[in-house]
Amino acid sequence: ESHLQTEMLNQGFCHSYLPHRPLNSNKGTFGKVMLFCGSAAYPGSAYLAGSASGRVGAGLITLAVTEKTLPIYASSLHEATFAILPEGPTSELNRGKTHERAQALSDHLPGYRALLMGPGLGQSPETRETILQVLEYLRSEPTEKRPHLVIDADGLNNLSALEHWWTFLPEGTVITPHPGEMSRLCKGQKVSGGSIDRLALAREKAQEWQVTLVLKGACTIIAHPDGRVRLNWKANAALATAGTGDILAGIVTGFLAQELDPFDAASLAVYIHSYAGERVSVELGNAGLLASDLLPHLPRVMRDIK
Ligand code: NPW
Ligand code: AMP
Ligand code: MG
Repeated sequence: ESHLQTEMLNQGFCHSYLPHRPLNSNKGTFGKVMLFCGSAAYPGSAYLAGSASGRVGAGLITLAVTEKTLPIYASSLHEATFAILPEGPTSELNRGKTHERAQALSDHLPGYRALLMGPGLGQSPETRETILQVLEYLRSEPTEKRPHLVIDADGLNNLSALEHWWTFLPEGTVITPHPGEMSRLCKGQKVSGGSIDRLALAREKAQEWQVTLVLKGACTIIAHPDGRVRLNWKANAALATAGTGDILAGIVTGFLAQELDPFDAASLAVYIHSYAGERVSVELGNAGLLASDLLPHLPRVMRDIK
């Protein structure tokens, strides 16, 4: 059946989906990205994701931060702009404060084409509440007026504690779990990282949850809510290191900002990410890659598959 097709990602496919760069373009042409990522414990994830969005061509990157975390980013990502949110409540859940933070983020979203929530956010009742309130805002907006959404890492971990968490998502959401996060989303079901026995699971869950699902691993599966599936099987141990997933999430978000549809944005992102990993490991071998090494290779990979 055509809806059960499995495609292998390849260069020809990716070539045809690369965003066009008209000569008379400006930064607005390529979309604004908002990142609700990072925290005092995980500042690097916002840097990595934001840089990756920029390195695949998004026009403007904005990081949602608090006054406390701003100095960390202001000196490391000069090209980014900032949405300064009120500090969240630090101890017990204070719904008023949480609401203020979610409201401030939502107020910033008009004009943004893509939003990434999750990498490095940490898990606390306050963060979960903020995420839920932002999701509620997104669901209340007409599709063409709100940013496309990617949820990764702690965005997923915070949600997976809830019953029927997928009912909180706006239509068109992309989620990018690694096998550990996927198993939490599936309420403890064991999910492997290397083989393709996860293909049926990814297909089933993308349909059940009505999301574009990127199930990461040595073999990464991209599943469409209608049952189509794409595969990228390029095992590379160099990528098995902290922060590479944050980069992938930033790439997907960067392509959504450039108006690719969710399934194509996710597919192209997976391909370019693994291709950049291959490039770095040609030079370095299969150990010692730092996630940030991938960043300068992203535009080169795009140039070369053109
Ligand atoms: P194991 O250990 O192999 O048995 P967590 P995290 C499993 C942020 N980061 N195949 C693994 O299983 C993230 O964005 C910030 C099989 C283990 O159980 C998050 O917000 C960084 N299993 C936060 O840290 C850099 C696999 O998943 C579990 C698997 C926590 O995220 C690092 C580990 O996952 C990080 O990105 C595979 N291929 N991959 C920064 N510099 O700021 C994973 N697992 O507990 O969700 O922890 O992924 O580190
Ligand atoms: P995360 O666990 O969220 O940091 O994501 C790790 C990223 O690196 C995902 O895009 C994985 O597909 C990729 N990755 C990790 N290990 C491997 C591997 N052995 N082969 C290929 N890709 C990998
Ligand atoms: Mg991750």
